[in-house]
Parts: sequence; structure tokens; C-alpha cells
Amino acid sequence: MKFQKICVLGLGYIGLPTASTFATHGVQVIGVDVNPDVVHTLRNGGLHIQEPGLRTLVQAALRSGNLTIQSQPAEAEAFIIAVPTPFREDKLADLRAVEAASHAIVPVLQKGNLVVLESTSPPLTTLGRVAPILEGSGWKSGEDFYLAYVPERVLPGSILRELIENDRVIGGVNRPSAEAARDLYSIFVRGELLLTDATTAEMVKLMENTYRDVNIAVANEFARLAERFGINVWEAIELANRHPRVNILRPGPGVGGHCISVDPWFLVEAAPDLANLIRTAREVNDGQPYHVVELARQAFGELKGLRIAALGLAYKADVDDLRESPAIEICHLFQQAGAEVIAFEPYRQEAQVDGIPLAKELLRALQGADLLVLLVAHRHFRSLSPLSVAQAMRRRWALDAINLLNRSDWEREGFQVVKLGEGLKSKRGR
Ligand code: SAJ
Repeated sequence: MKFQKICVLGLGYIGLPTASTFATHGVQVIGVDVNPDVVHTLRNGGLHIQEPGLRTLVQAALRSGNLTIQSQPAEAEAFIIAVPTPFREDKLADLRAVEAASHAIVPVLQKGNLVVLESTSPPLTTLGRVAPILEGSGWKSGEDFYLAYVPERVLPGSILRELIENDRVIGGVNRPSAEAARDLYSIFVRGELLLTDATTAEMVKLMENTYRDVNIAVANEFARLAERFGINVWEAIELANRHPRVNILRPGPGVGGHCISVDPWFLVEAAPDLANLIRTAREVNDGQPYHVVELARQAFGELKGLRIAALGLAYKADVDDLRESPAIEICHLFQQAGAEVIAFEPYRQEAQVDGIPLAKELLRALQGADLLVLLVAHRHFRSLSPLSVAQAMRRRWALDAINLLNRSDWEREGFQVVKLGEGLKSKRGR
């Protein structure tokens, strides 16, 4: 199949790069978002999210005349749904945005069109939730129009490169649907296009992120064990990873973002009686912020009244995304314990985030602080000078949840350094 005009619903971290990449590959793209602020910002040459290279790409797409931004879908040969699938308080998937996008396509759906769902979704969403809505048009999926599930797999921070280079799993509701979707993605994907059925593709996506979550959970549990036994988990992991078939991930303050901290719950929801390991891994990773605060309490005593400089609020290094960020949760826990928290997030300029005051400059956050807490390994923090930090702070206490500080350099400046994954008895450093 040939595609000259497509419509992308949802212009977030996945939809916007995808729409822009199609546009710069010569396809006419209607980018749709239901948020009027997003539409307004993009139409006026702005960007509502940060991702390396995205501004240049979007500008090129708009300049080419191939990308237009609007709030409603219009007739096209293919529709890509890339809207958020968050989970609710009770950890059940919230599919309202997927359903709303599907409903919005119905009035413009024509015979022979292709509809692709990219949003991460519980197993059977394409067949059980999306197809029935689209079939409200009177057309039958797989017969009158093609329908496929094609999960996004790009890593925030490297989205533009991975969008083109990664292999893609293409799950059709039937073979002709998978083939139609393959033809669409072959416009710019250089990785392999792997054809399967829609439910397998949904499961593959959830397995990828669950696999990573479980592996991070075991790393976090190793960190807690190392603290108990008075050894250095970072050294132990490095040594264990010299085994040819072992690759332990990094412990940290918890697992955040909109993907790995959410997606495994979709499997727990779908089969609560079977997904025990998956649920436990989620609970270990969700417990990590409490563990970090407990480490501070054990090392520095009463937290009430302390002034804490928290470095980093994003969910991981070198992204601006704050969704499900463990760093934010840790700041809230410190606040609940009666500490005064001032955060510095180099990728955010707001005055405050979720009730956490943000300093505009690093030094402002450090001034008069008792305790420095390192939460995100942003490149800005990699060359912190212990001397200048010491001069700004009131007390020389540091808690490093990401193994960024060189213990001996900081101790030389009089800091008491506590690291996640290092027993208080362990003095061997990095
Ligand atoms: N993290 C650790 N230790 C590690 C690695 C990560 O604590 O060793 C933490 C990070 O700090 C962060 C969280 O885990 O809080 C998730 O970060 P990530 O870089 O592992 O993953 P995401 O959420 O940014 O992107 C993932 C990717 N999935 C996999 O690598 C299997 C990406 O390819 C997916 O496209 C994305 O989820 C998604 O959208 O589903």
C-alpha cells in the first residue's frame, strides 16, 4: 500500500516525533491533539515537550508544509493513535484517551483505510476495545479497513534515533492489516519490521517493559542487601557483571516515567492470579523512595527542621519528563517528615512543582542547606565541586541515591557521605 496522507492522534513524546518524521519523509501529516494549548503552541512554532533534536525536526516538518496541526482528525489513508494510557489510583488501565481517539476517527474513516494503535495497552485492547468502536462506522475491521497494533519502543532521550533504527513489531488483526502497517512504517523505519498478530504485539510491548522493571527490582533489592551486609553494591554489581551471562542493572531511587512504572500493572490487572513476580517487582521499585528517606533518617537522625537541597526531579537522567518521578516522591516524603526541601531541576524553570519549591540556580538550592540529596544523574551534576558545594551549605551532609559522588573527594572536604547500596560500615568507596 502507498500512503500519501496520514493523521496522527496525540502529539506527545511519541506522536509528535512520529508525525514529524513522516512529514520530513514526504508524507502529508495531520497532527491532532485535543489539548488546545498544545495545538496553539505548535502552531506558533513552540514546543511543549523537550527531547534532543525534536525542535529542529518539528520545525523542518512544519516548514516543509507537510505537517499541519489541528484539534480534530480529518480524512486520511492511515490513522495512528498515540495517546496516553495512564493507570488510575487503583492501578487499572485508563483507556479513555484511546477510546476517545477511536471515536474521533469513526466519522472520517473510509473503506480501505489503515488504523494503527501505538499506545501501550493491556492485552486484547485492539480487538476488544478499539475494533468495536471503529466498527461503529459500519465498516468491518480486517475486511473493510485494516487495523494493527504497533507498539512504540523508543527510549526517551534517544527518541529520534530509535524511532528510525529500532526494529518494530507489527501486529495486525489479520495478515493484510499487518502488511498494510508494514508498508506504512517502511516509509522511515530502517530497523526490521516484524509481523505478528495484534494481541501478541500488545503482549510483547508489556513483556519488554516488565522484563526491565523486574531486573531493576532485583538490583534495588541487592542494594538493600548490600547495605545490610556492610558492602558496596556498586562494586559487587561490577564484579558480578564480569560473568559472561550476567548483566545486573543499576539500583536507584525508584522507577519512574510513564512506561516502566505503569505497564507491568496492565499484566497484573489482566491476570492477578498469575502475575505474582511482576507485582512484587513493582512493589519493590515503588518502595524505593521510602527506602531512600529511611537511609537519610538512619544516617542523619531526625529530619524535621532540616533544609534539604534535592538535585533533580525528572524521572531519569537528561530528560525533562516529571511523570511518576521517584525524585518528586522522595521530596514529598522529606516534606512530610518536616524537612524544608528546595529542589533544582536543570530541565525545568518553573517556580515550583507539585508543592516543591524550585531554585533557578544550583547554588540557590545549596545555600544554607544541611543535606544535599542527589536524585537524578543529569549531566549538570556530574562535575559538582565538593569545595564550592561545601562553601554554600550550612552542614556537610550528602545522600547519593545514584552513585554519582566520588566518596573520597567529598569526604576530603569534610562531607559525611551516605550512598544507596553502601552499608554504613562500608568505607571502601567507589
Ligand atoms: N532505571 C533504574 N535502573 C536502571 C535503568 C533504569 O533505576 O538500570 C530507572 C530510571 O531511572 C527510570 C526508570 O527506571 O526512573 C525507567 O527508565 P528507562 O530508561 O529504563 O526506561 P524508559 O521508561 O525511559 O523507557 C522504556 C524503554 N523500555 C525498555 O528499555 C524495555 C523504552 O524502550 C520504551 O519505549 C519506553 O519505556 C516506553 O515508552 O514504553
